[in-house]
Amino acid sequence: MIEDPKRYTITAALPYTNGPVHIGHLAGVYVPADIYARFQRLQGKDVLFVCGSDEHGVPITLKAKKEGVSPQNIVDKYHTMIKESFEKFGITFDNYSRTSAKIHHETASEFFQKLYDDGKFVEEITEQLFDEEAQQFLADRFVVGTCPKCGYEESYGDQCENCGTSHNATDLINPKSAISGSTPITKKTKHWFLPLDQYEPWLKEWIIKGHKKDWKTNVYGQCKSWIDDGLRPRAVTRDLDWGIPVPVEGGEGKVLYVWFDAPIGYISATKEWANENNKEWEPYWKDKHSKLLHFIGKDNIVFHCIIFPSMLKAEGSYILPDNVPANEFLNLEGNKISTSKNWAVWLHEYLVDFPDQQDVLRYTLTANAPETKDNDFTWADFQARNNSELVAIFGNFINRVAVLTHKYYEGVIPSPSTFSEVDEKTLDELKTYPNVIASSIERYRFREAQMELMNVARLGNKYLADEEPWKTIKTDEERTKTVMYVALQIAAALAVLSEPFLPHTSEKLKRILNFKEASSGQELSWGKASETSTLLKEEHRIEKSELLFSRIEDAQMQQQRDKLEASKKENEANNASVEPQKDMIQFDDFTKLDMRVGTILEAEKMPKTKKLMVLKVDTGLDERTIVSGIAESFSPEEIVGKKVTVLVNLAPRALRGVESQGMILMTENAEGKLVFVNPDEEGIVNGSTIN
Ligand code: B3M
Ligand code: ZN
Repeated sequence: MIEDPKRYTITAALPYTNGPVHIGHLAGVYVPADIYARFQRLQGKDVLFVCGSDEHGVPITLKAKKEGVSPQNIVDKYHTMIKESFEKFGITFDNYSRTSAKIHHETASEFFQKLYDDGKFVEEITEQLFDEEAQQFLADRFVVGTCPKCGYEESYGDQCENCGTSHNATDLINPKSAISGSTPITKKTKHWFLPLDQYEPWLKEWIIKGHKKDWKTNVYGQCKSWIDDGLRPRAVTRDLDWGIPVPVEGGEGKVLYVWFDAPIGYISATKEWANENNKEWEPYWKDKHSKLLHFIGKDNIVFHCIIFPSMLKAEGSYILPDNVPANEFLNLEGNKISTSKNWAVWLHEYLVDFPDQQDVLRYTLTANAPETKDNDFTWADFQARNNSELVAIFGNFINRVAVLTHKYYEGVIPSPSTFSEVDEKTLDELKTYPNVIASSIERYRFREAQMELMNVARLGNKYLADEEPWKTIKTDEERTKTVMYVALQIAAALAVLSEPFLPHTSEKLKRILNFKEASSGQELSWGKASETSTLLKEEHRIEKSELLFSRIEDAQMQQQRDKLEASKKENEANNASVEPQKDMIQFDDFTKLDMRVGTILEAEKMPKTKKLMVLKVDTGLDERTIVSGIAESFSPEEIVGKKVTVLVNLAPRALRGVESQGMILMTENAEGKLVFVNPDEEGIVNGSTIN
């Protein structure tokens, strides 16, 4: 661990721009990273906090395919959305860049070129998975199969989300194409590999024998197990058309592996920031007195602890991460958060539903942060954290202090007389908190740190409850002044110490306490709060109280739960009926179909069959017999007189001896019941096939 670093280079995982950001991302990565960055800034440290959109890779291409738009279209949409919601939420990146930026393409290309020139890659022609139907190589998320390590059946080609192992697509058992669903063949192709096996002794030295025991146990443990299992060369190029072109000879038609270019995004984001702010980027990445920290989720550990450090080591001029404080996962109401299943609380939607309540979410996510194990977010917990902690403890204390100061002293801080033993004890305890909280933050224990912050508010509440200034005001004015003076100091400490966790609240509180004026000539800082327990001077005037937090009602929570329930239903319906798209047809093929509107005149179940019904249909051309497999879904009575769509030029065929002279177009609803084609009918979802 670097002691007393000259500067901090803090990175937060670049979100894939295939969807918006949700609470799992926030709890795992962005909230802790922001607390840490804000905290170090408050210590007066030189901090650079960077992030950006990860715009390459298969997840983006898949999403684009699904929506029938270009990958560029997808990344533009989500980049803007993600960037804006981070800003509104109060994540204080110094730069939020994107990997489609020119500076990133250049930086990543140069990085690759340097390793290539220095002979750090192994060039090899190997067999890779290929989808014959889609005529495409299947890398990464384009292929799913059984994980060779843990047996999870939906592992991706490059990584298993269940056990975290990173592997090559050809290692998968029973691979299936995510594009066509077909079983891939193998086909020869050339790629460049980073020979991780050659870095194994060095990684052992650096992580295992080295000083990395101060890494979190989950992180250290994963690294150790991979290294112990033995590392193998990893391809850093792909046969895809979306990404950064491979800049060397023979690289035509190939792009860099997204996990090669994405971490370099941290470096490009730094360069971009330096250019815009007239600074130098290199000290943040090359001075060994800089502390490099990667905030990530557990599924990114291998990339940040093994692969990216090996790349940096191979390049030769970079520093390595001092720590990689990865978190476990956050679940939602008992289920795994899933972008594709829309099982998530989306940040941009939260900001609409709870405007000005950013800090409630920050608070809940930190209080329940998945630091050492997976945790669950529930709306019930969110409501309880707000109502019985933020409102009842923090808000209540501040409100009482501010209101009483105005009531008794017209907002002017009174002069204390002699401090009693309780006062001394309270002020002494108050002075310990800045260091207690700092020490937890320095060790990446944000839940613990925030709990200590709340203990400051608890200290204040208890002090007021015990000293009862509302009673002493009638009997002992001097005592009341002292009590209010002490209580105001606790409020001031809260204003300083809450900033990393509850920045919007801290800002309001500083406004109430009129910090701007109070700080002229002196600094109301974290350091100061650890030196003196009396930040506010007597005779300083405070402002009127504003409500820091407001109660959240049951109805609001129910709305959120209903929203989740609705997306669960919709998802079930989608899963039930959406089949992969069939092969393309030409317009001429389509015009061959002759479809007419008709009316069912008669209907009769065909004897001795379960499914078949014999219909007489008026097609406008004639009245004809059609045999249709709808008997399990309808009774004859309910369909006589119905208008339907009929394919009239389908060659006649005999079903159980009755000649059928056409076909009625049907689809299935969410319960699997056949229904006539009328897309407006309830329960018909997009993607239902008509046949
Ligand atoms: N885009 C992966 C993810 O969202 C990813 C992180 C890149 S960090 C360099 O899980
Ligand atoms: Zn696995």
